[in-house]
Amino acid sequence: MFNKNKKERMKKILKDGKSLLIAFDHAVEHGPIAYPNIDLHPVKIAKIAVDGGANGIILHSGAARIVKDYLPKDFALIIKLTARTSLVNDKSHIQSLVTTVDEAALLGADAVAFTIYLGSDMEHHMFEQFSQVKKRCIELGMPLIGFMYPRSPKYKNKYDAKAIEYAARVGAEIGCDIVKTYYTGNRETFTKVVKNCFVPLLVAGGPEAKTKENFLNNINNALIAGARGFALGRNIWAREGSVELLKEVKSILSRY
Ligand code: FBP
Repeated sequence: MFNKNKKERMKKILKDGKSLLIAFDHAVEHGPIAYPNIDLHPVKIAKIAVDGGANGIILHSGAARIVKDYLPKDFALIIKLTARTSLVNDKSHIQSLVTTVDEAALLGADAVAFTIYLGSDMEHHMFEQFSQVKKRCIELGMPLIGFMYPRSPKYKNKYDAKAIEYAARVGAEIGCDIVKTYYTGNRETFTKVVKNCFVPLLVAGGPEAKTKENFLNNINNALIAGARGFALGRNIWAREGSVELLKEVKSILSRY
């Protein structure tokens, strides 16, 4: 398991160069209280991912332990190494290590994910932890996915296109194999984000879009801009008809 080749792992995550992942770290980041009407059992979410045709899922280690035996062989398991809850002060933008790369490898991970809030007062701390994680990823041939999210007082909000463009570029520069970031909200600005990020770029789904059509429109535009795929959470598993919707996203992705 420890010698699994990095190339092989990358191919499992980026199938034919594209990726459709389900993100499910929300029960930590936002808490189950944020989704009172949704069954948040990890196996249930994993089933949506598999049935809807995703090629992988991002989970914390405890949830991964519960679902790993239900996942098909060619389905990628990505373990989130860092965490923060919404129980802390809103201004404390930091994620800390809650899992090691070694534990992720033991759980059969095909990649690990690490969040950095670029521009936060705690940026330096996350950078230091990132360098330790990256070292171990290199030793174990483990792909490293950076969730590059701006939290800069210099920009109006975390969806500012320039801040996202900067954050994604930093992810590529510091050695992430894949970068995931927010969609900027329009094709023109997102084209710049992709152009400036020289590693494959995946897009987060973000908070539930007003309508399914709005959501699918963003999916389409992100792909026209050059995104290599998605890591979707709330816009899939928090919506009615999750499996069907995921299939629609997959069908759009297959056209690019
Ligand atoms: P979503 O598709 O629900 O946005 O999930 C992607 C994700 O990166 C999650 O992994 C994470 O919990 C969430 O977004 C963080 O979003 P925010 O920064 O808006 O809290």
